[in-house]
Amino acid sequence: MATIAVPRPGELRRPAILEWLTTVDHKKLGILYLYFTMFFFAVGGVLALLVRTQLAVADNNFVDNHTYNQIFTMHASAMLFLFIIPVWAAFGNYVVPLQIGAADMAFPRVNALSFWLLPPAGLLMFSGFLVDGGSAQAGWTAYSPLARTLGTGMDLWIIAVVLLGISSTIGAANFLVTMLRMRAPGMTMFRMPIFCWAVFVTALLQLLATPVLASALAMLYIDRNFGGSFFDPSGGGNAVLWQNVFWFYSHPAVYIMILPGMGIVSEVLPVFSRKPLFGYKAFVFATLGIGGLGFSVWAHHMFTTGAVLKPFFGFMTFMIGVPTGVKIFNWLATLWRGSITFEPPMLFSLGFVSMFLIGGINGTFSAAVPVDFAIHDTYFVVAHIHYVLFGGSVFAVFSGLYYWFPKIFGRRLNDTLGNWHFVLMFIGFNLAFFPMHLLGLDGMPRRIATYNNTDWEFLNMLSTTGAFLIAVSMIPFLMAVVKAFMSPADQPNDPWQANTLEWYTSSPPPVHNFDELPEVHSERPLFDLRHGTPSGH
Ligand code: HAS
Ligand code: CU
Repeated sequence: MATIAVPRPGELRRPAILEWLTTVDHKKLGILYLYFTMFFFAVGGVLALLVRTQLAVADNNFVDNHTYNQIFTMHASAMLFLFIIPVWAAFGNYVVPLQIGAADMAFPRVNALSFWLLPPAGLLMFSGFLVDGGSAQAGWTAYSPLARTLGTGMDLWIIAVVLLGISSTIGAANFLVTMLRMRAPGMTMFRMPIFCWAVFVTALLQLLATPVLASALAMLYIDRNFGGSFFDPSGGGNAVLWQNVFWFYSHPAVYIMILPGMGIVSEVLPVFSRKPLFGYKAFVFATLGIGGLGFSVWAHHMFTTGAVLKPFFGFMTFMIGVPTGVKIFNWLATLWRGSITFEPPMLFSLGFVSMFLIGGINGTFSAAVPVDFAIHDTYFVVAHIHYVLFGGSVFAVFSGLYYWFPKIFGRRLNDTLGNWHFVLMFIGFNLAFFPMHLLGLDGMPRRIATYNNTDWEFLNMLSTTGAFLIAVSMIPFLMAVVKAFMSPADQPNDPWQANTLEWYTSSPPPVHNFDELPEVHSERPLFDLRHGTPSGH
């Protein structure tokens, strides 16, 4: 009788490519998310350089209006929908289960689905460039009635964004259940690392807000393809309705784009100043506060429509600066009298705190209704966007990358190259976006393909130079990545002397994450292990 050799679990070996295509391991999916999103960061970046080349000088005809509208729309759509929002799922996926001491996410297959919705979405959105009439051209905000009238590229964009919405909604449910149900013994909610809390609140926002976007997009699709008139006044609809439903999602979405970044910074600052995070609980409540208030400020994007209750939305928008201010003060208090060292993760986090502060405060300018009437739809808003999203989110992405790279790949990114990356990016960033404040105050409108005011030329040229410098800053970063992958994976479990559980296991961790778990008595279990005393509350 022939015996059938049953392979034991460890022996089932599939070809590597199949392994990546079919994986349900949160770490592999996290890495896939990372590759996908960094790819679109590069694509969005190239589009940005085209935009900046066109705007470098007055009366330029490097690209025509039609092309310009496509590239600025696709730049923002790629950066927001295909880079920033899903990049947090990359970090969330890789880090959250490790930080709470779990073996995986709660629903590994759903997790794989969340990821695999992204590539078709990216393809659909970008295939717009191939169809008649070109890609979407109504900005990332897809304002109607304009968006009702554009060509097929707009439909592709709508379907892509719906797919991305589904991905982020089911991903959010997965994160919530994982953190509610899969924490290690002793890991109470108030001992979860701050990054987990940030992902938690982000997931709540995604779960509550994204379906509204999906409905808005469905309405737009019906308007465009099935004779609907949701957004068409001549058919009994309302054009401002689009703005209401869009911003009801997209204002919370700006916090979806920043909260996990704030979480990363809150992990990095304590580790590199050798102190606990100042005011852990205040931080958690500030995050929840931002999440809650985030639902009551959407109409600050619509002051100039005249169709919203300006005092209410202005007031609420000011209020959201309060919990954010709490965070800024907590970060500063964390640094206060710490023994600070300036490795690349720390540099990028310090960059985040300083640049996000500028972006946040100039957001409060726009919250003042009369001021907003002057700066709405000018380059001032573009400056705000980039100080929060680049100076904030992107700096946090790189902080997180330098910080967790040794954990994810077992290799450390070179410090010297990282320092160069930071310095060039910091200078390039300020050169690119600071002048936009001045241009905006001088009345330069956003979303124009060219301008004929030569007074604006100098500042625009500065800005373009800065944008190219940012591109140059990617060279040392890529060199660091290549260098890391050419060296052996020799990183210890805890190269930074950090505090949270992901540093307890090997770098990279085994498939099942942990061979054993330490007891968790505080929000800094590894600190307790090193010093033998439970700290915190
Ligand atoms: Fe914003 C437009 C207001 C945060 C992203 N924002 C945008 C757009 C994007 C975006 C993408 O009220 C453009 C959308 C488009 O394409 O049309 N934003 C705010 C306010 C905050 C804020 C008040 N935004 C963000 C974050 C983003 C983001 C985070 C992404 C990551 N934003 C606006 C407004 C518009 C806007 C208007 C519409 C403009 C227009 O006309 O179109 C806050 O969350 C920022 C809070 C943070 C701080 C800094 C720390 C706080 C401290 C406490 C003390 C500070 C005080 C304020 C008391 C405030 C330190 C002092 C005030 C002074 C005036 C000195
Ligand atoms: Cu907003």
